[in-house]
Amino acid sequence: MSAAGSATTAGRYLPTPEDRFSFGLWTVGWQGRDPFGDATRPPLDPVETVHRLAGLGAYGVTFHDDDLIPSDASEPERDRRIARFRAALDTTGLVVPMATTNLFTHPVFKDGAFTANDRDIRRYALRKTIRNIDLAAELGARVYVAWGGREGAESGAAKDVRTALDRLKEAFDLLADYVTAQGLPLRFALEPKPNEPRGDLLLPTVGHVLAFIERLERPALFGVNPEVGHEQMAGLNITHGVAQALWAGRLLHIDLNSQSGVKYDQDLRFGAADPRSAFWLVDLLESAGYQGPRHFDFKPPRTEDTTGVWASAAGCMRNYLILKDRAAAFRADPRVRDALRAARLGELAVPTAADGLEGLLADPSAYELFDTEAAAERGMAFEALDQLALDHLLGVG
Ligand code: 3MF
Ligand code: MG
Ligand code: MG
Repeated sequence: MSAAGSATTAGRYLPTPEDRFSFGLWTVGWQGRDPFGDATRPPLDPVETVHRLAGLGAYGVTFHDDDLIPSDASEPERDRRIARFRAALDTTGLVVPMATTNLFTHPVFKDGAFTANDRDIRRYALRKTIRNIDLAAELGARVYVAWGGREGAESGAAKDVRTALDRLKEAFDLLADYVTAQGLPLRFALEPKPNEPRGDLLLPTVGHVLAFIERLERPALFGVNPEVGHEQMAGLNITHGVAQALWAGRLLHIDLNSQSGVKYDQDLRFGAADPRSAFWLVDLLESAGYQGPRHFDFKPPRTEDTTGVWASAAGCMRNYLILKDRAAAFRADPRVRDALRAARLGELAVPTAADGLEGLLADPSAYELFDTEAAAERGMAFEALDQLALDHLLGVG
């Protein structure tokens, strides 16, 4: 809305809180430490992040427990940090739509958390999560994200996957019991990822998460948090994954970023490497009426100084708004409407057998008289339709 609503070219694509953009503290706060090199940037104070994000037009900020409070902090230190953060939220009006747990950085989680072979580590992971659920609810979050972190394995015998899934179900059933017993207005969004940091992770894709949720005791409290790059790391189409999550009524949250193909988790700024895929994703989110946060889970590359970090964050939002504008223009173009008709999208929306099984079996035109040759000859006209999309994406629609 803000893009289209802005009259001047200079003022276009400037985000406002109505756009519902949010960022994790760990995203802009990433210091650039990677497996091959040390940090290239100083730590960022969460209070400064809140002020900067508000200044850029974001509406929300999210965090892992350890992003806000170091895991070894004393109780008074913990309270002091929470109070400072809360004060920054109050001053800026930024909200906390989501929070999550860090179950992967500390060495204790080297074999995972809810599915670690060591039982005492599994119990600790649950208590750590419950502690942060309380804080998330206090700060007004409605979604609690759970990314598995190190739930997985590098070798076959190291993890009995079926038993590990039993433990994962046990963990989420307990967490759902907890929020229900406490009357907390939180739902869980499980975040799939195929690999990294483990060789193979449990719940690798959106589809795996959707199937897993059906096995939980309180499925109504669960949904998916798909991440653009995670699906792409598995060679999958993120827009198709998100569409299936929407179809299942389980898109509770989304992690937006960018990835160029099947390789390490790049976490580039949204739209940077895959604008065509990002175009279709924005088109889907906007046309489906997705109401949740547009959350960026990206990493400003370690080449950037602090100025570059905020340029990268601003770029995520700008790209979303540009693509939203382009997608809206595509959908409004009368040539596109004609092309959609020629490609028979309307026909896909017609039930195949509203006449029922009996009607289908009694209909000779469905089989006995059906002219397969003539039907096979009909072109689908998808190329003309797709060229119109590309024209709009490239700004020449
Ligand atoms: C890892 C991720 C995570 C999750 C986060 C929960 C560190 O690839 O995407 O970010 O998103 O732990 O939201
Ligand atoms: Mg990620
Ligand atoms: Mg993520």
